[in-house]
Amino acid sequence: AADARGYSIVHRPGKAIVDERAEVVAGLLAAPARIAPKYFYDELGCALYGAICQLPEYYPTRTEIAIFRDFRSEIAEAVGQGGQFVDLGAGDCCKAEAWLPFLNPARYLAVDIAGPEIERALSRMAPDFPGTELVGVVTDFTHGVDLEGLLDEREVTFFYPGSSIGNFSPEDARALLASIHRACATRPGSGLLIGVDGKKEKALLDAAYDDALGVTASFNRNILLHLNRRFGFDFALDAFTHRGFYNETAGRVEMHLEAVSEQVVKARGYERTFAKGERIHTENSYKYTPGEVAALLQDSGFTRTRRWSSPGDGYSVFYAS
Ligand code: AVJ
Repeated sequence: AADARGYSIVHRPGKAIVDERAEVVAGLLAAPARIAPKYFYDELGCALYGAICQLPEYYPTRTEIAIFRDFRSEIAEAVGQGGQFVDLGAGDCCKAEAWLPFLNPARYLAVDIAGPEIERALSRMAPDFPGTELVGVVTDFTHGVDLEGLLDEREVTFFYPGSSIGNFSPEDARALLASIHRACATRPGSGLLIGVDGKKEKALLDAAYDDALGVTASFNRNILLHLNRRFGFDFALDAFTHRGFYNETAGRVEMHLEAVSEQVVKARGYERTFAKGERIHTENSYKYTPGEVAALLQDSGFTRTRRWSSPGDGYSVFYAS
């Protein structure tokens, strides 16, 4: 229940994660080495992501906001009033906040791995939404969404904006969407409102993930700062350079950190030499054509899909039920 602050916070351990540090060490021992993108979002990482969203090259956020604005009443009508609104990867909650006055949910669940970020957002929102129960769920949902005991029988709208679904492989995305569909199926009137970035010209995608100002490079390299502080690694920040590019064959943007010279990286129970030019894979951001999204939604159990898009279909918003 909400306390005097007007909101409450629940902490949930992620599914299938026994030991985060062991998971990170295993990724950094693998060939090629990898770090899961969820580690981008410490406090500085959240701020850098906010800055990315303001870059001239990074079009997804502002394109999606424009679609939401232009089709506000149509989308609101498709979604329906009241019930429960689940914001997956809520972050600063700004996108959901713009929807609440149009959807008037009885309960808003902000789900994110970044605890301080959603706590700050909910305390900001609390005075403006006295009629909505505000709940922050601090959890890692990369291995499944665990909302056990947090949803009642009322209809639920899942909100998954920003093309964050792109961080999952198509196979994992299907599994996540199927679990969302299962939660919808038992509650008539429920559905999923999701934003998905489209496949497009390589030059546009390359620029969006390797901007002239270097903010995306900082966002990428900050993951090392986070790992150093959180798990005791000794990554030299200036020894890894940002790579961000569209891999057309795979249909995804990839981000990597590339060693500028031979590097020995150590932590308790960990040591590895990275050769000059060797990369650590930090992110995939899959891009989907509208037809591919429709197929993903259908494979996940959704039977009705509506779509709103930007000119040229470069970005689309879907409501699936
Ligand atoms: C938050 C996962 C949607 O993939 O575009 C932005 C993260 N990475 N710039 C994306 C990101 C580099 C973003 N998502």
